[in-house]
Amino acid sequence: MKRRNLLQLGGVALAQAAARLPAQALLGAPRQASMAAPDAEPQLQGKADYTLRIAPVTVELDPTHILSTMGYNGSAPGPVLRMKEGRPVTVDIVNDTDTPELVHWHGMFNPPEVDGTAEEGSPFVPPHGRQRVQFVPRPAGCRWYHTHTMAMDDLHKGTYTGQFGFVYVDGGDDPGQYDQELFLALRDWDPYFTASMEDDDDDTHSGPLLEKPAVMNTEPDGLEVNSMTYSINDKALGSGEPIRVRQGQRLLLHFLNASAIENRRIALAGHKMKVIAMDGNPVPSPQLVDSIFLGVAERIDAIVEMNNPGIWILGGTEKPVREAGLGVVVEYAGRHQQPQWIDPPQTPWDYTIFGKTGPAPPPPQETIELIFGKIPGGAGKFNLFLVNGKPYPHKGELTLHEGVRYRLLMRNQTDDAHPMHIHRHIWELASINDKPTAGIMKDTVVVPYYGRAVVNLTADQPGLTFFHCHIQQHMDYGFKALFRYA
Ligand SMILES: [Cu+2]
Repeated sequence: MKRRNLLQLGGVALAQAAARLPAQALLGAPRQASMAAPDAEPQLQGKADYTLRIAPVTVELDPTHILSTMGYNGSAPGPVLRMKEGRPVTVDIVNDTDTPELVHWHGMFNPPEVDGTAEEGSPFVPPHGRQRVQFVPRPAGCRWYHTHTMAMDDLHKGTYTGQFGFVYVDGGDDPGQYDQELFLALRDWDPYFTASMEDDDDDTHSGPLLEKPAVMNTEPDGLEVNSMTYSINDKALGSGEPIRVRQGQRLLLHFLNASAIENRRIALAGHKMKVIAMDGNPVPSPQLVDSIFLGVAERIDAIVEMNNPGIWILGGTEKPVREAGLGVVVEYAGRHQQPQWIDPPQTPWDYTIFGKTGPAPPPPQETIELIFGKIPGGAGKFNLFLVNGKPYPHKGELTLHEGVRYRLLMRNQTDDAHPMHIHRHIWELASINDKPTAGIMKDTVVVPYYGRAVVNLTADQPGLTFFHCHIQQHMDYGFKALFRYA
C-alpha cells in the first residue's frame, strides 16, 4: 500500500469555490473546459446546450502521479452539467476515441433511445463520430453521467476510465441555505487484477445473514479488480487546494462514489454531516451522522456546519485508502496546524434511519423475486454472476405492466455487498434485511452480503429498463437483467 506524506505534497486545484459560482468552476480549475465551449465542428441543427467530448485526458493526482485515461472535455471528472428540471436540453456527444461509446444519464427519466445503454437499444456514438441527444431533465437533484460500455478484461475501458461527471438538475426550489456548494466524486485509479481481494466495504450488516446458503460453494474465487490509488475529484489527499472555510459557515456537499470497483465509507474529522438527500432525492428524516457509506454509483447530499476550527481531513475511513489519496483537507481561516484525522465510531450503515416513521405504505400488487448467485471462477479466471440462476439475458420472465406497483425482493446469496441500480426509474426502499422503512427514493441500493433488500417500483416509465450491479466487473460477467414493459 502506498503511503503518502501529506506534508511533502504541494499542488493545485480541488473543488473549492464560494456559493453561487457557476458549478463547473468547482472542478479541476487548470484544465477546466467550459461546458459551453464553442464547437469548431459543423452543426446540423444549431448549437447544442452542452457538448461532451470524449477524448484522452491526463489526471495529475499529485506531482508524482500523473495518469492517462479517457475523459470528458479535457478533464476527469468532466464538467458539472447544470440543468433546469423540465426544460429540454440538447447534448452533442463527440467521440474522439477509437472505440464506440455510450453516455448514460444515471438517475434520470430518459427514454431508452437516449439513456446511453446498449441493452436498452440506445445507439453507440461511433468512433470519431458524434451523436446529438435531446431530453427533458428530470427529476430534480444530484444525478451523474458516465460511460456504459462493457470492459470485460480490459481495465482501460468502461467505468475504469475517467468518463464520469455530475449532472445537477435544478428543481427551482433551492433555498440556498449554505455558504459553499461542492461536488466531490470519490474515485480509484490504476485498477489491477488480484486473486485475493480484501473487502473492507461490507459494513452494511447489523442483522443475521438471512440469505446465506445452507451449503456453501467452496470453489476458489476468480480474479477480482482492486486499486490502491485514490482521489476526490482529480486530486489525491494533500495535493489539491484545501476546502477553505470560515467558522459558522454551512457547506452543502454533493458526494458521488464514481468508483468502478468498491463501496466506500467517508467522514469529515471533527464534524458530523447531516444527510439531506440520497441519490439526489430528499430523505424524509435528515439525520446527523459521523460517517457516510456510499455504494458504487450512490450519491449523498449533506450539510455540514463548520463549528470546530482547525485543519481537518475529509476522507476515507480506512487508513490505507485515505493515505493512498482518498481525501481532501478542510482548512478554517487563520489555522495553520497539520491536517488532523479522527476515526469516527464504527456504526453499521443503516439506510432506514433516514426513512419515514409511521404506518407503512400500501403493499405493492405484485412481487418479483431476484436471487443473486455467484459461480467462483477459480485461479486466473473470472467469477460469473447469475440472476435467478440464469445468465443474461433473461428471456421474457421480467415483464412489467404499466401503472402496476411492484415489490422487488432482492436476495443476495453471494459474499459481497452489491450496489444494484435500476435505469430510468426511481424505487422506494421498503426494507433492508427485513427492517422496514418508507419514503427513501433511490436508483441504487447496496444489498448486504448474504442479505436482502426490498424496493417498491412503480412501472411508470415504459420502455426497456436495465438493472445491474454497478461494480463494472460484476455487470460485465453476468450481474444484470432487462425489464420489458408488456
Ligand atoms: Cu456486484
